[in-house]
Amino acid sequence: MYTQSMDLPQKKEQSASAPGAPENPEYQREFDARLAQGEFIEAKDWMPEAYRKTLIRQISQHAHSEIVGMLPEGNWITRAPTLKRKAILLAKVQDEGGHGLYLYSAAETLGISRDEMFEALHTGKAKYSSIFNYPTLTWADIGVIGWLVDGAAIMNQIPLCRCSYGPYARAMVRICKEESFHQRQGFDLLMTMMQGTNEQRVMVQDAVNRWWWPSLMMFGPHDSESTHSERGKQWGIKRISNDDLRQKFVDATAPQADILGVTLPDPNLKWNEKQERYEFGNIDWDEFWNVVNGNGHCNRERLAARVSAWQDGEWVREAALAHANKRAAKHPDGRVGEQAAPSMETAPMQTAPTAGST
Ligand code: FAQ
Repeated sequence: MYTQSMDLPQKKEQSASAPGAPENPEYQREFDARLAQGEFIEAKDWMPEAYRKTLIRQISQHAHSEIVGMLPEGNWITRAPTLKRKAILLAKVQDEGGHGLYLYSAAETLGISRDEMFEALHTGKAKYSSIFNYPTLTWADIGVIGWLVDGAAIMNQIPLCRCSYGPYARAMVRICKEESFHQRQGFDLLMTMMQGTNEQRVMVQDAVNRWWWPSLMMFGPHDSESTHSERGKQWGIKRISNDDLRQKFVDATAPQADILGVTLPDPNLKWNEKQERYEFGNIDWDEFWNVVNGNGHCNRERLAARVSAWQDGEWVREAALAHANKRAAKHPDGRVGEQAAPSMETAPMQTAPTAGST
């Protein structure tokens, strides 16, 4: 199965890098020096427990966001207006699932199991991004998610490619490349609608009105309220603060709104010539915390969908385990021998080319 946890040092050996290993001033100095030199920390390196816990928290929340994030868009796969848009949306939603898998694997290298992470998600203990608790009411929402939500995600995730923890940083490189395609397909979808009928333009503006503020909330609370920022920066996990990233996002997005011909729903949004940045209005933090604390439009629905997917998949996990046990019994030395080439019946199905489809 998809896991890297087999590489973890055995707890019994109480190796210096094992989760829960005692703090050690000499190792700590070495760790600090490596961070100062901009070196990556790898899974088997010694690390302070608080660094390990922070990474587990952030990476697992990030993984949960990716898989919960499949739900609002997945809702529209059956209703995509053309074959081309359906193929794009299918690919995008699958990408988000893939991102979740890379990130769960990265978190596993820190000594937490996937079952523990799922348990935390399903019981409501773990957080995931506030943005995915808003409903997707029209097809224009799909374009706006690509443009604004993926746009905000990229802005936040590019600096994570330089995060001090190697497995997380490397996962982010690939994720950012894919997110960039997601953002562009969203913009392209909206541009097509804006060149369509008046009804379509109204639909796009309505979607922008509903998603703009929640997209700004994705960057987290103001720096002054952000509990993890200071340590995150010291540890090279967070390279740019919540507020600075939010500002960069507004500065990059406001001119794109002009190109699209939509109005961002903020009467205080204006270019400050002197500071060379956009000024913008106040975020409704009560709404943000309400959603983070489980009381948004779709929190319950999203969690219920994840729990039922987990329950429905139980037979698959059981079958996979039974198969693995059977193979292990057959090959106790761990060698599984040559595998036969897949027959036509069992070969993975090729996806039909989509180029030229309408
Ligand atoms: N939603 O001290 P800070 C995507 C919590 S992926 C919910 O500032 P930190 C792809 C925070 O956890 C989107 N909770 O925290 C896609 C903490 O609570 P805790 C996800 C939030 O970690 C696109 C408390 O508030 N991206 O969109 C949020 O330093 C389209 C205090 O906050 C990532 O996860 C929020 N928005 O900074 C998929 C990127 N903001 O844990 C499908 C990696 C804050 O103490 C479709 N994560 N909180 O209980 C990060 O960069 C950081 O974790 C931040 C928060 C910036 C999200």
